[in-house]
Amino acid sequence: MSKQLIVALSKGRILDETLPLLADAGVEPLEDLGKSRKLLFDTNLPDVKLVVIRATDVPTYVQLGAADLGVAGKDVLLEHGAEGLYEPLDLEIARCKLMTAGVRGAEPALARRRVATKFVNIARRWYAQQGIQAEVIKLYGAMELAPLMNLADEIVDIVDTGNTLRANGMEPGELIASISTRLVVNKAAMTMKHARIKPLLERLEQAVAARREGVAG
Ligand code: PRT
Ligand code: MG
Repeated sequence: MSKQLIVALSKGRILDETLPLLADAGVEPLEDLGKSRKLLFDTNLPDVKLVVIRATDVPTYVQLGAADLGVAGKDVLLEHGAEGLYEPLDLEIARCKLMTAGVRGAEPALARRRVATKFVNIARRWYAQQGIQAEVIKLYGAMELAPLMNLADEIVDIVDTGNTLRANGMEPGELIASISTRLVVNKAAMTMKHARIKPLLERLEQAVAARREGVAG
């Protein structure tokens, strides 16, 4: 294993909240990630590099050891599965809820419910736990459209303010999980590179705590 630390970051909304936390922990990219088409970035620390990839690819990179650490939403981690990963730190950013949702005022389908979602593993598991028969339909986006188009009876999706649901004539149903962004670490790297990872983890932990106190105070 090389001495370098590769950190895989989720692009999109999580990235904007991750970079200030990383900076507080003493890790800063040498160029503006937003302005570049590059995917691999040097940082102020010669042995730490950042890769910026799709959120859903982060657990794969870290699990297979292509990255030592990663930053990903709990929704993505639940959907991917936690094999080969440690999840030592809740970064407490990009908070939201994973929920079922349906057309406003509609009765839940009694027989086999058609559920549209990009979180097919989470949905299958959750409906099975509830003892509800569900046919889970994989979509890659715009889940809110599915019930309106009669593709599904309900959806499983991320809800924050609820505005997206409301704008589409839908309402939230059951809470499946409260979501925030987590730091994940490759299991082998945690052992082999412990001396390098531990101080970084500690600084991130302090950065998260400082923010929490800042928010409270
Ligand atoms: O591009 P992709 O389809 O993957 O997702 P995206 O562009 O909606 O989100 P992205 O990639 O920028 O970030 C996704 C990650 O951010 C998720 O994995 C969550 O962990 C976290 N997160 C936090 C959210 C939200 N809040 C959120 N509000 N991810 C998505 N949303 C979307 C949601 O899908 C829905 O369309 O925002 C809409 C709901 O927001 P409200 O405020 O209208 O309820
Ligand atoms: Mg996106």
